[in-house]
Amino acid sequence: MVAPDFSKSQTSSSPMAKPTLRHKASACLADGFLFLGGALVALLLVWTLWSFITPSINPSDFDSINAQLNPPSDVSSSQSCHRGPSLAYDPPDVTFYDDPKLSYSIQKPMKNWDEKRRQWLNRHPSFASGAGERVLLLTASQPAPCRNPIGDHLLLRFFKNKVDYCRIHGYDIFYNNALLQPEMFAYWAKLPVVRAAMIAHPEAEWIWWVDSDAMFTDMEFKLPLERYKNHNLIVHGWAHLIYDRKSWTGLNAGVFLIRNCQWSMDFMDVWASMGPQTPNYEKWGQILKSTIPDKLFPESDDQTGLVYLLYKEKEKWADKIYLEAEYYFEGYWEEIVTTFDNITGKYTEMEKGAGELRRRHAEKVSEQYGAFREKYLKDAGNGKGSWRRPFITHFTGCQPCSGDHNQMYSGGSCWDGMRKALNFADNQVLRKYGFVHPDALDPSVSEVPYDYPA
Ligand SMILES: *[C@@H]1O[C@H](CO)[C@@H](O)[C@H](O)[C@H]1NC(C)=O
Ligand SMILES: [Mn+2]
Repeated sequence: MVAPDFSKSQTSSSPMAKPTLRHKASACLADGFLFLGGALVALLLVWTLWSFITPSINPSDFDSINAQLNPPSDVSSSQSCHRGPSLAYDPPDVTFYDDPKLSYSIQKPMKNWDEKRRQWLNRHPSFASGAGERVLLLTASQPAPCRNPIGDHLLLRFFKNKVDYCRIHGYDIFYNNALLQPEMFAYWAKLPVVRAAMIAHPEAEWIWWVDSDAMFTDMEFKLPLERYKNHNLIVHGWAHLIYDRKSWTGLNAGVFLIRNCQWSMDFMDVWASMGPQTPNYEKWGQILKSTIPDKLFPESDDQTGLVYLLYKEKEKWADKIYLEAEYYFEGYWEEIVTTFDNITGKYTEMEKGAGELRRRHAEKVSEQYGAFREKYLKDAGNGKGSWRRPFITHFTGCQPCSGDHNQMYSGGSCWDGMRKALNFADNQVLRKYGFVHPDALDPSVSEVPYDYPA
């Protein structure tokens, strides 16, 4: 299979933002400023009047200020200026969805996907603006109940963690628990889901696969998408381990970011062709085992398959695959969970000297406080040995659902590690709701005292 050159179409301006839309948006912005200007004058007026009448404003007075700021006549004018995606608009124009031959199945090749996506966006202009940065988070677990008695509870908490992260950053999330291609079980099951999600979400530029046993442990950190503008697949990985050592742990396939484009469709066809749904599954097991010497088991698996494609077909794929090693794109839990206490200490210390980080705020504006924090994290480093919160902690080998954890570690260390990481992450969220888990392992909470300014 030939990898088409998408370096032009898929790098700088694939999101197809239309200049007309931008003009519309700035017109809205101008209206907003006019409105705000007027509102400010009104507010000042009310404020001045009030300060004459009463020495101070009590909370119920905000109602009357609100009425001044939002007179009924402004409601219609703000509605006429459209903002945000139109969720109820799907014109009758024919799109790829109307093609009876188009299949969501990973076993049917997709052609001209970039053009199809572009057309859909053209017909849904409210999604075109911001399309280049739009991310859909994808995760999944098995259709049946977990064998581990606490497995489903753990999966629920892992999922809650992802929902929290997505809500804070305005990402959509899809949780799948059906095997879309029944023969593609276990780690192979994600590929058919990613393929289907690409078609279901032409408005999203990126599909972000995050394993069910991985969780966000820095709720503020954002993917540096600008860094990936020339790439289509981003994985946590190390070139020397792949190309010099041919190691199956040269990357981790449990978390990846893949661009919603034809290159990715083609790449996934090749990747999936090593899977259990093909007659070549056994043969691929042998090829992978003989090429990648440290592979542990004889069956073909997605991670070794990805290492193999990078190693053997480097010239075909590698220039579009970004091996991210600068931060915990995902990180090994055993190396991470022991660092939480020190990191919590460092962050507490940091906040003592930074009132802006202690200020209460609405959860919706959390990203601003993440940006504030960056200047205090300049010396923190990233990844191993850093005191920055690790971005994603991956409980590889712990198998929360089946309970068949790797014999290298005790079930207790997995379970304690997960509880610790879940509280560590939840504290970053709960705080916006006024509460905190004071103890790293205990689910109980206490109220966060008011501590600003100081
Ligand atoms: C935590 O910090 C202390 C004091 O700086 C240090 O001695 C210890 O090694 C750190 N622990 C970890 C796990 O990094
Ligand atoms: Mn995993």
